[in-house]
This record gives sequence, structure tokens and C-alpha cells, in this order.
Amino acid sequence: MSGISDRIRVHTGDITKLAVDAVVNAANSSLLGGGGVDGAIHRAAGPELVAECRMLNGCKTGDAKLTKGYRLPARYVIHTVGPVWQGGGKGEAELLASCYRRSLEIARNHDCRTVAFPAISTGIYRFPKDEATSIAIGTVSDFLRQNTMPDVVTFCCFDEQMAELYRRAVTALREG
Ligand code: AR6
Repeated sequence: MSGISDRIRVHTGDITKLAVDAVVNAANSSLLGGGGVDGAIHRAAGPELVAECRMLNGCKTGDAKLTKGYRLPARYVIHTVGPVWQGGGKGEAELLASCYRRSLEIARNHDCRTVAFPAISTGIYRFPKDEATSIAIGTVSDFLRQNTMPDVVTFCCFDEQMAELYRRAVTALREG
């Protein structure tokens, strides 16, 4: 039997270019767009995306909601709202884990075989990258152990430094 780490990929580049069933967006609770990866996804998807988002009535931190992908190569966008880092004592770790779990549940419920995540909360929301990486890998690998869908999860890193953190965490997973 193949290990869970065979269903995890680390990619460096722009998530808006990925032809997967669903890309995850690191949004804010309004779901009406912003900077960072959120801005890039809205620019690439076109104005129909914000029009659909307006009908969703926002999203709570730690939760996720699905829209179509419009002009993106991805069929769907799963918008999740990561926690703003406030020092670690405000439930940030559990909320970040919840973002990954809820996004994967929604992906599974829409028959998504392939899903790509950005490094949620590690930009404008200032979550420490090391801790965010171990939460991302830990939560996703737990979900993959319990579910056959999605089949493959790609962590899309914007730079090499982030990709290196993820690769190290995947290697640690493989070595158990
Ligand atoms: N593809 C992949 N990753 C990207 C891209 C891209 N095109 N652009 C940035 N990243 P951030 P957050 C990486 O700030 O911290 C928005 O204004 C980036 O290098 O996009 O969750 C929302 O509306 C970083 O590693 O999201 C919210 O208000 C990661 O994506 C707020 O920012 C996440 O950085 C959310 O902040």
C-alpha cells in the first residue's frame, strides 16, 4: 500500500495557474477579495467570482465555502478564512487546522480528486511559517488517512523558502 506522503505534493509557483479540481483561497471573512493570494485568485478568475461571493454572506474564521472557478483552470475555489496571528493564545492553531479540515471536507463532498492549498495565514495574517507548516501537513495527512477523496493534495508555495519547509515536513512524515 502506498503511504500518505505519496498523495502530497509540494509545488513552487502561482496557485492561479494550477489545473486542479479545486484551489483553496486564503480569504477574509467578507469573501469580497483582498491582497495576497486572494487578490491574485480574484484577478485571474474574473468579476464573476466576486459576484458569486457576494451571495455567500461571508465566512467565519476556520470555516470554508465553495464557488465555481470561472476563468481559472481550477473547476472550483474553496474560500477559507485563516486566523490573524495574535501571539498564539487566541486559538490560532486550532482555527488554522479547521481551515484545512473544512476545505478538505467540502472538496470531498464535491468529488474533487485534486486540491491545491496556499500557505494559509502565513502572509498578511502573520502566522509563524514553521508552526503553520506543521499544522498544514499534520491536518491534511490525518484527513487523507481517513478519506480516499481527495486523492492528491498539492501545497502551492509562493517561494522556495516556504517550499523547503514543506518538503522537510513531508520527509518527516515519510520517516514516521
Ligand atoms: N499563489 C500561491 N501563493 C501565494 C500567491 C499566489 N498567487 N500569492 C501569495 N501567496 P496571504 P493570509 C502566498 O497574505 O496570510 C488577503 O488580503 C503568500 O506568500 O495571501 O491568509 C485576504 O483578503 C503566503 O505564503 O494570506 C485576507 O485579508 C500565503 O500565500 C488576508 O490577505 C498566504 O498569504 C489573508 O492573509
